[in-house]
Amino acid sequence: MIRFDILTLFPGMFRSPFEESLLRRARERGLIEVRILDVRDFTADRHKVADDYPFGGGKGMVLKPEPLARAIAAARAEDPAVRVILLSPQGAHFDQAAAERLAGCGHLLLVCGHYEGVDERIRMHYVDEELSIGDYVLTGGELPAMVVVDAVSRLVPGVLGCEASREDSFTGGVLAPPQYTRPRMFEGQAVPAVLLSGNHEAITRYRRREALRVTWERRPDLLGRACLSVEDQALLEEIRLAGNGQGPGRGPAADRGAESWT
Ligand code: 9D3
Repeated sequence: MIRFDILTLFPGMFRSPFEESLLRRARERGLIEVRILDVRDFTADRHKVADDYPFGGGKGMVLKPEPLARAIAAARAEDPAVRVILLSPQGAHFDQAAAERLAGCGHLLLVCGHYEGVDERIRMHYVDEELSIGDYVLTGGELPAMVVVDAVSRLVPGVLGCEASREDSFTGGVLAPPQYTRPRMFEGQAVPAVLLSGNHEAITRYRRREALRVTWERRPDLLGRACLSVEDQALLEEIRLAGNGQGPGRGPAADRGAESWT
């Protein structure tokens, strides 16, 4: 069980993502708990003002410190072990390793910045960790908070049903091999014969080779950090030799010659 509290100016943005699909089922089964906290509920003035103009001038608005401080202090008073995470473009990049680390925390408070961000004194004195989901500009931390909840939740035992999360795309540091389903023949393109062979050893080897090939072609940067066995290194050597001149850069529709693999 992991608990997510989300502090936001826009609680309505979180309605559907957590009330559909896998995350809804995880909540219903008590595997995750998600609470949406409205920053305005922690304001003390009649008009519930949560943001203000930046000192020194500049465009946009900044989230005022007092409501955020009150909300964070209340969460810490209730649970001193809560981990307070600010979503902001200045944060460290959220990746699978960060998701795995956060899955080990029992309780996260995700603070969503908006407009031009939050008052620096909150970042300095109330926040444990600052995360960004990548180098592109969004309108706020709400979608990033949902990304964090999604990536962390699927690592909680039982959320996926089967324990698929162990052996997926990023664990082990390589991409997933191509997948096929029925029909066997689609627009003249056959499913690789080895996948229909029933030879599980051959299938496992084929998939590992394809995973390594796809990673080598599209994300060679990942191979430097991946955990590779001696067999993996031999497969990669084969791929490098076979892939002369057709390595990184082939488009998704290009013929990959997978049928010859048995
Ligand atoms: C003018 C400087 N901008 C920083 C690039 C200001 C700014 C832009 C957008 C401040 C906040 C935002 C809103 N974005 C987030 O709060 C945010 C975010 C993002 O924009 N990209 C990737 N990850 C994240 S996490 C939070």
